[in-house]
Amino acid sequence: MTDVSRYGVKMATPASDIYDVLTEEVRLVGYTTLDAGMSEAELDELSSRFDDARRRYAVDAVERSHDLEKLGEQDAVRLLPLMEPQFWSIVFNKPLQQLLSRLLGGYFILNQVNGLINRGNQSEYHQAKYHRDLPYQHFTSSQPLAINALFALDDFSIENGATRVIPASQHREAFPPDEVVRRTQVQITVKRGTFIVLDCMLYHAGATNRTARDRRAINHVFTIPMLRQQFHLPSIIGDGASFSEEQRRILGFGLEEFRSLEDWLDDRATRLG
Ligand SMILES: O=C(O)CCC(=O)C(=O)O
Repeated sequence: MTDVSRYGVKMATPASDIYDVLTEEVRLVGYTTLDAGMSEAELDELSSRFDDARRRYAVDAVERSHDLEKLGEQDAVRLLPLMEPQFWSIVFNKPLQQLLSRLLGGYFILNQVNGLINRGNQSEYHQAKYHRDLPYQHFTSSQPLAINALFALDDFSIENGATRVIPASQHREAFPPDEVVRRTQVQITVKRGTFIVLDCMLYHAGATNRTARDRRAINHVFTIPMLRQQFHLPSIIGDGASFSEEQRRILGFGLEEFRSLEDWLDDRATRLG
């Protein structure tokens, strides 16, 4: 059954639930939005934990003699859930995981998770330049290889520099001419507690924040397991005993490269019993 009239159409993509709809939207135009289903109280709690983690991250950096400004790292809190474990609940958010499994199939891993700060009244924001999340790559793929779930911790508005996208640009190898960008770009305004879900090959960017308050977000890049993680999470997390088997798989456990032929053959022997 369809309400949309058409003619000459012999093939159509079916959608049996909202996740099928969102999946097709990402495949077609490269992005969609997804409500994480959190209460205002939960979001308030995350909001203050983010600020606390951000403060501790800056102090840790000084203690390690790193100048975040000099390194161009002042607007990011890398590996945010390691600073503040409550943020694992965003990584493993149920609606998000459901959508990812439709987009990336049964097996995908977390490549990176970073708190992002688009500062108020600041002309320079390092994510304000158009880019792909698989940078320097110029190919098209019939399936998404990587997805960025950008979680809005504050409302995203035109004024505070909401994310811009060039719709469907994941289907083209090259960056489009400036005039095409100007004509087609879309700025995605969302309420806090929403994921902006992007095909990582879609060209996108933040924008200048013209308000006095910071716009905070958390990016989560998930990829097929063939792609290397930004951080080798199994090494950083340790034994990962507090995570379920499924969560451990998403964190990249069990994907170690074989270091010798002996290791390969031992692994085969274990698998085949
Ligand atoms: O800050 C934004 O809205 C965009 C963030 C971004 O470009 C990214 O996560 O790759």
